[in-house]
Amino acid sequence: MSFLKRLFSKQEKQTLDEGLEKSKSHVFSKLAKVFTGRRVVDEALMDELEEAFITADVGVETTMRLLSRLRKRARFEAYMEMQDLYGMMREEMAALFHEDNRAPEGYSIPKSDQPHVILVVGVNGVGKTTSIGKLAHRYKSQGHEVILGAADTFRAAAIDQLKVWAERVGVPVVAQNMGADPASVAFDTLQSAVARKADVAIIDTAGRLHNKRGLMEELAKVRRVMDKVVPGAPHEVWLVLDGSTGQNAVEQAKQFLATTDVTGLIVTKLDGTAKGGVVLAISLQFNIPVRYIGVGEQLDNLQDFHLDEFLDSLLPERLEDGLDAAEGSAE
Ligand SMILES: Nc1nc2c(ncn2[C@@H]2O[C@H](COP(=O)(O)OP(=O)(O)OP(=O)(O)O)[C@@H](O)[C@H]2O)c(=O)[nH]1
Ligand SMILES: [Mg+2]
Repeated sequence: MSFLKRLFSKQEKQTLDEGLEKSKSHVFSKLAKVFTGRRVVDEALMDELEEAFITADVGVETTMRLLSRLRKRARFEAYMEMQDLYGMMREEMAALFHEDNRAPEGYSIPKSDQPHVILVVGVNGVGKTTSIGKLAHRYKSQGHEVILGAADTFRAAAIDQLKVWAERVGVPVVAQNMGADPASVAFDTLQSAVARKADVAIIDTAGRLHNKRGLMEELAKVRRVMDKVVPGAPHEVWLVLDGSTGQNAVEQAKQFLATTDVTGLIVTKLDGTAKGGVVLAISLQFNIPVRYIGVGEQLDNLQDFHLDEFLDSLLPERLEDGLDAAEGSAE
């Protein structure tokens, strides 16, 4: 790895560590309490672990799956140090993620689609427009021609907000007036993308409508129209979830997934929340890769989701290290 790349990833890891600090103390402190002073792995310990996971925003279903795997593995180990069990637990947590999340490289724009079309969906306020600004910045700095589409026509401010991001990043944006048909904006955007030979088109959508049914029907229409301009589009549909809402984010994901095909997740606002454990819940329950995580409001605060780094930031590799740090900060 080049010096610059190393330096950069070190900075990214630091931002991640800082962002997940509250989640770390929330999740780890609960788990650590279970391990402290224990010598044998027994059912009582497993029960306590179960409870700790549930209260750490990992969610009931995910906890059940996790614990059943852990119980099976632990049963065959007669003598086990607490660190061994802890290590197993971390491994099982990692195994909850979609296999794409085990790849060392983050998402990259395939060259085969011209343009590669990404539709961004999610309920209001979760960070769709902000994430699109960050994505445009990222893909542009990777040398891609990017174009944005303002298909959230529900509010005038939504269109303006995307325009501000486009200007900041220096990419074109296709927009119509407030109240225009979102499918028509999507159509225009893709036509323009084709004409300009853009590599990537990212489409913003509304998070709120008069009712949920309308929202889902509208998304379906947007998709149909896209496919007419660029066969196969949208190539990706990314659902944005606000990580700081904990189990609510899980509920939102359930509702979207019931009606829309989603190929990836962006979990935002992981900075400053203690609910980062929810990423585990979401990943396992839906078996969809986490593409990016939002760890702040700045342009570069969207990170590739690296499973190992994420787990490292949430739970120290060695139980003792975490316990020492926890004691140190308590003094
Ligand atoms: N701290 C933090 N704030 C974020 C992050 N991502 C987005 N935000 C903030 O969340 C708020 C809502 O973001 P938007 O991008 O407008 O959300 P949206 O999903 O487009 O919302 P609607 O257009 O109303 O549906 C803004 O104040 C953003 O700055 C993040 O990763 N961390
Ligand atoms: Mg928006």
